[in-house]
Amino acid sequence: MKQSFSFFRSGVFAVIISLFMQQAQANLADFQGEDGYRLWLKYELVDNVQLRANYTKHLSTVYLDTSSGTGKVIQQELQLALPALLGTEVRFTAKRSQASLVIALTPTLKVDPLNEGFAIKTQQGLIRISAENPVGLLYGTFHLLRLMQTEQSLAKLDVEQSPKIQLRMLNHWDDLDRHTERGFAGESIFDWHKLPDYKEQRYYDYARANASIGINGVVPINVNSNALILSPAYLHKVQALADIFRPYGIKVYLSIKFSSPQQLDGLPTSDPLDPDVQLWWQNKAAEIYQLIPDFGGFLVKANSEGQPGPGDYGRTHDLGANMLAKALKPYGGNVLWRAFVYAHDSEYERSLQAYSEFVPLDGKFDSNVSVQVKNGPIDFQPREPFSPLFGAMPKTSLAMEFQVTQEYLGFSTHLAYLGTMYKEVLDADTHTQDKGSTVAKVIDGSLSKAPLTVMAGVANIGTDRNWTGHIFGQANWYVLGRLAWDHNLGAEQIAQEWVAMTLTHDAKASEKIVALMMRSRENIVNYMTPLGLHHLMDTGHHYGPGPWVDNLGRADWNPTYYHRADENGIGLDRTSKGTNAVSQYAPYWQAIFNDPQKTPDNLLLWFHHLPWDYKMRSGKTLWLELVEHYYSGAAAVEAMQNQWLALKNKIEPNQFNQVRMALAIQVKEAKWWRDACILYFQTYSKLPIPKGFEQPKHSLEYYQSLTFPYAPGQG
Ligand code: BDP
Repeated sequence: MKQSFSFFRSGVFAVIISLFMQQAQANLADFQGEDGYRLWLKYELVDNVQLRANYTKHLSTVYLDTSSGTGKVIQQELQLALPALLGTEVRFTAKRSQASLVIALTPTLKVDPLNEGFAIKTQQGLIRISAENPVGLLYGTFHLLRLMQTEQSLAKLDVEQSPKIQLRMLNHWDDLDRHTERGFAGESIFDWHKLPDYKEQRYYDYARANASIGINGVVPINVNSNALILSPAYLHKVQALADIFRPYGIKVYLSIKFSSPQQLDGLPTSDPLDPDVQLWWQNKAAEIYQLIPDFGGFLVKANSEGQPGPGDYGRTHDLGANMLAKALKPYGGNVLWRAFVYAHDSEYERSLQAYSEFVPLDGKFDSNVSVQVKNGPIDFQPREPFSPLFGAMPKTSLAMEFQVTQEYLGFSTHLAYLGTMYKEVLDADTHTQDKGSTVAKVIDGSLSKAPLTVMAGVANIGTDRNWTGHIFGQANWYVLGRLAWDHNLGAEQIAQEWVAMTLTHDAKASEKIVALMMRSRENIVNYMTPLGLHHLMDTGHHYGPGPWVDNLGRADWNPTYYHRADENGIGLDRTSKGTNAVSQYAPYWQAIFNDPQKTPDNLLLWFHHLPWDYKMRSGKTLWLELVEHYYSGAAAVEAMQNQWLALKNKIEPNQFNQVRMALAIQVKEAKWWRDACILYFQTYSKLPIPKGFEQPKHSLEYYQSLTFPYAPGQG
């Protein structure tokens, strides 16, 4: 007692307490300011005083027709945004003649055939947003708000816009128990247990964010679906979501289980040619549309990774898709039929499989079916060539499926701006028609006149306070929507918008952040899968490197299948002398991909197996270049970390520190990838890591011994 009394009175105690307080204060300060919840809709006071005064002049009195649900959400958005941006209240007036901002339907506008477009014009100081449909007015309003958030003049607006793609979708891989397959940002935002009665604020904010970037369709449930979603109880829950999303122009679609007739109602089969099965789907469609008159349709993963499908009855994909399409057709619904399939037998090398199953079916799909194709021929790897399906099915609507969630790009702790990757794919020229037959033109229907055009992203959204786990993950949600709206926009321009709206208006800081974003995906390619390598991740959870894995159930699940490293060299020979995957591309590309001298370095080992001492364009050996790529990737992350730390006072503490902590993880994990991969490949190349490169901290056995039973997002 006596002892502790003296201790409490001692200076030591005071010092400890004061250190503790400082520490506690420092930590609390780290979490002040924006936490990321508001995404790019922060609506902060416009700090340029003159600009603010101009905006205020234009926007002080608003005329808006609030008779529709969408009109009401526009009003709510303006009530939230304008006072915050302008620092002053705005007045809504019922008299058009008194308004300085007029937001009104113009039935004869004809800016686009989809009726989602808008026009914004400034005339004699008056700003007029017009559209043929309320949702166009909503998009126009968000456009105007974006102009203000990015500090642009409103003095001479003359904007006309309409989306290039009809269905601009988010696909959530969320299960009914809220687990999110390949989700790294907490649980699913959809709380099925509490629906339909409990309607969280998050659903509304999610809808606002989507509408602000033009997303007009969401699939709230995993492609590895659950038949229960079509049961009456769950359809009522879906109805509640659809009712919330409707005023924001967002339709709900559902991933369905092809075996639902058997699972839900005990039918003896789910054969698409069985009349009872067809009737079951027709009745189900009627039941759904009774509850949700604007229901979007079905997303289907069939005969892939164990999912049921028409193949179970010896039927082809078109027969399954068309059966569903016919059930939805009377109500205007669509079928999104995924091309991500594994063939029953492994006769085909993995990258050949989707093409070999689908191309023979070109022209056989109903007009309300789109075949949804992943961007590359394998599976969302850090870099893949574009899928050869694009351009090869001119009589079929083909949808683009990008992955926004970073399953293969470092989960939610690696900073990877995917705008550059999406653009790389969209701008790729398939050369299947005249020059300029880009992937973008395939999916927007301009090459083939496809009746249905779709771009979908596998969502990276969860219950994390900042929605996406990583603050920069928000940029990937943002860019997906913006490119689906207009794929001609540049990745850099979109990054600039996002930075201004989300992080800072400081011109120098913004320039640095955008530059860092633009390089970020390539950094990851370099420290994970450089020079066309792919599928090197560890099994199941896909967290971290596992190039050595060679013992899985199917040969094409193993990383060794893809890199083929041996004493003679590395890479998968997909030329006409190898698996002949090149034959699925247009002759222009065949000539390039068949020849290692012509194949771009960044796809070299995708198409070729080359000796370790192969002489690269740079004059260096393949081994040395491989090592350099791995090291440059990891070094670039350290540089990115330093660049970020230098921005400390330019970014709100909470956002700044979230990114700071994630970057510290990324630095460690980039080195982990680098060292594990190089040590493993070295067992074949038998070549040293040249002097001057930091030597790996651990042995290969150490990296091979690491296990992660609780890594998030497992399938
Ligand atoms: C793979 C994922 C798996 C998905 C599958 C798909 O690992 O979880 O179910 O894609 O797209 O990349 O269906």
